[in-house]
Amino acid sequence: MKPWIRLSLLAAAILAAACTPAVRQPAWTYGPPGGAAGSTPAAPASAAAAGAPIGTIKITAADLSFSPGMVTVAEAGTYAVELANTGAIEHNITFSDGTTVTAAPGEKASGTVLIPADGLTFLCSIPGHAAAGMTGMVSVGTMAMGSEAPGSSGQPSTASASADPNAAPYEVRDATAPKVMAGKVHDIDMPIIEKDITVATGFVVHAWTFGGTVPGPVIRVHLGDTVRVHLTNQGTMSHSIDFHASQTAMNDQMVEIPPGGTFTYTFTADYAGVWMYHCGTAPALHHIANGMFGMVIVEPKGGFEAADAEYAFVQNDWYLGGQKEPVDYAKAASAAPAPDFVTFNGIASQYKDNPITVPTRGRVRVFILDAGPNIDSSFHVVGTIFDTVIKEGIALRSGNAGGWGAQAVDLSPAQGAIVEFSPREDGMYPFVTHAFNFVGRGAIGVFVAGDGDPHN
Ligand SMILES: [Cu+2]
Repeated sequence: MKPWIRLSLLAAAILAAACTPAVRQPAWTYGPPGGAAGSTPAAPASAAAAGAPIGTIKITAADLSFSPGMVTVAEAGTYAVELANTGAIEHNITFSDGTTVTAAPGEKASGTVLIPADGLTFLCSIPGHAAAGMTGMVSVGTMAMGSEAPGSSGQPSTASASADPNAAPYEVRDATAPKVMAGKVHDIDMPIIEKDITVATGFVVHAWTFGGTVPGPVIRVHLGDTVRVHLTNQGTMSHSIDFHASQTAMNDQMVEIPPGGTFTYTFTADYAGVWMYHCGTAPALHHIANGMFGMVIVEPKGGFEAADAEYAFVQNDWYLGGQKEPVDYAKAASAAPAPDFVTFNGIASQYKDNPITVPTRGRVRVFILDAGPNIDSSFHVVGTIFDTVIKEGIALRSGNAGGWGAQAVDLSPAQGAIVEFSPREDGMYPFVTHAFNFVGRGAIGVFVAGDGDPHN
């Protein structure tokens, strides 16, 4: 039997993208069971799971998530396990007693497991999958079997509100960066809309938005273009806007727009970069924390070189109040802020649950902005090296004379960057903020290159 390889979350994640075929046995991130081998194939492995099943635990594995992630059964005992794999790659459910059920892509598999009174944790033991979020737990209690609970999908249950099983499912934000707008003068309508938005599975914020989404729309223009943003306040309180891509006196254009009011903010895109815009109405912290932010991309002189794929990610931190309420201002204003969720494009773990396909060996360009309001970003794509980083006007270029590269780009709130990389082989390339305390709170997504499997 091969020895256990105990790996940190990070090492496992890196292995997911970089391991050689020689390192393919399960990589536990929980305490390993007493000598049981997670590599056991589809049949149930636990000799203890012998009695007739008293119920069925149904788990769906998608690519890099389990649903539900938290399962509650009424009593301890033997249960049938049904694993449905709706993903494109193999997954397994490996319980902490060693019981393993493995399902090929698109297939179902079953087994049995003995759930003790104190429950069992489970994970997918394929290297990297647990690190990317394929973990969960069966606990024994009084809730209905299979019910969703706070903390499902690997998210911690730190929110003030409990997860609402009846909350609307979140709407995945298309991360594709928009094309640069044609022409030299742009008129952009941007209504200010206050609305309920699901920001993580089971959690709804009464957000204040530009254009009805968090973040607001990505605006991409050429250097020197004129931008006229027509704002109509459809909300219930005053709002305003501050474009960091502009140069204007605060008391000229960053004016209060009362409910029902309109204002046109006009600027010329004098400098290239990735810029923040946000509401500046006092307390600006509350307005930003409640969703009023977005990205402007100003192309450099001559435009960007062609890329095979371009994505735009805005990182933000959520401080939840109650369900369908604005965020908790006191939590957001703490000197030691502890966000409930940290996201890419407003929704916790949305690109872990819905991975983004990128071309193997293609050039991938990411526009990344840290909107905060409080938490820094250390944007990293596991298994890649950035050969190009343009952060706040400072450039690392591909093909530079010294052979320099970069592993992560550090962004404080209101800083932006452009990074470029090329996946070397088919496989999984998770992207995170490398402040790993926030990865479990939603600051993770996955790029899938090619068919996602480096070994075929
Ligand atoms: Cu506002």
